[in-house]
Amino acid sequence: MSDPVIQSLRARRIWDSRGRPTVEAEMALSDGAVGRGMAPAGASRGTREAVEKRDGGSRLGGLDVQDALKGIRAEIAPALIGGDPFDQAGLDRRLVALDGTPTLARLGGNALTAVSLAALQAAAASRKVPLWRYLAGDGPALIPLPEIQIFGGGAHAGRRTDVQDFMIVAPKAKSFAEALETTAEIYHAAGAIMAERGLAQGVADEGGWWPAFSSNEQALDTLMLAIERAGLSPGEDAAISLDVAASEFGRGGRYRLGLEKRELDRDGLAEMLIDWCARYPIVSIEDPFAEDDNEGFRRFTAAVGDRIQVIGDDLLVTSAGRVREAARERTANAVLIKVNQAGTVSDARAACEEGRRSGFGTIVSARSGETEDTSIVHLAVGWGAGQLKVGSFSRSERMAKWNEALRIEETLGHKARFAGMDALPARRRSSKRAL
Ligand code: 2PG
Ligand code: MG
Repeated sequence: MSDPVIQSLRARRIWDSRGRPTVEAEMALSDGAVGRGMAPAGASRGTREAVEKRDGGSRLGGLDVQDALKGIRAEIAPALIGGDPFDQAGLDRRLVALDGTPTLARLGGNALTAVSLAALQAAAASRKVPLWRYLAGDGPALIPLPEIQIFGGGAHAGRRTDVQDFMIVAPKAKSFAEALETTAEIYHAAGAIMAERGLAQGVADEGGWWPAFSSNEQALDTLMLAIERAGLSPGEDAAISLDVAASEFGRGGRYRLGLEKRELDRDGLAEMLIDWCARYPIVSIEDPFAEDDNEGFRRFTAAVGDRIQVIGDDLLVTSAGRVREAARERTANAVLIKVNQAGTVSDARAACEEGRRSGFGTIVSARSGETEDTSIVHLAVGWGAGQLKVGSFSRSERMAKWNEALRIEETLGHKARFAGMDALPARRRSSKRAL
């Protein structure tokens, strides 16, 4: 029997976790296999990300995606139908060429992301294997270390804190399941503390507690208390990971901390963060400086990169070329991987592989605007990325992803290899030194 080909491609408008329109693509193959892809959406976006195509105008805040859907129906579908769904690289190249712009603005990064993921899902469905297995092939699968948000701030919570994500990782966890249990205890302890102090204001966009703090440090102190309240030891059982998302409050080497009503220059911000690293059990910091501040990143990585993971998100925008540059200039030692920043699965994979070649930590990440889609969990496992960032520990668009990882871990049984803290680049270096 000949290999199946792409038979149809449909596009529809669905709604994301913020109740905003987004693109869903559904691809059917000639053997009956069907795959679906959904585009997530960021709120704190890097300026070099693939551009989302939105209709503009006044309806739905200008955020509708009818033009992106039209592009899929009128241009992408005719170009792909009859083609090979298993040649993901070729299909993604075709999508990028069809768009024809460097930022994917014409057909839209959201349209391309949905179609690229739909093709990947359809191919795995046709082979009758889970997506993670389809991606890993005969190679080993790696269960990632989760980093999980406890407080959400920045662009995800009306800028109630300047730092966007206050997260924890569980250094002692021997499995994904154990890491989630540790997180659950801390998440609920943090909620109880907020309620007692009259600080409980619901949850932010990614399900973390919406903070009503008067300084960024108060969030760190409360996180420490929550770890202790959960009967755990800060640093040993639970370590801290931050996404500063500094592009949101800094430009040209100057940073405005709105919550604390003060402005810092590059050195001032570095001093504050280095001081936090000395006083709190911080193991990872994402976007400590703005995307236009290579010098800030370089100096910070030189100062703490031997013991702390320094992640480029807005800085590297899931681009293999920018990861290469960062490795050369030592501006970071880890890269966040978001399919919709790159626009296709293959370009995201290339950035992940470039990260691995450079000895970087690689973290597959969700967006603040999400859907029920769990593909990213499969990408993290199948690509052996080692780390996974999905947001917090509530709201089903987040929990669907954590729960999917539990299922994969269970399927692998005793063959499951949990990445643990070795996934952090700084750890890898220091454990080598210790040998
Ligand atoms: C980030 C992401 C996820 P957004 O900055 O890493 O937390 O946020 O999707 O809004 O860019
Ligand atoms: Mg980020």
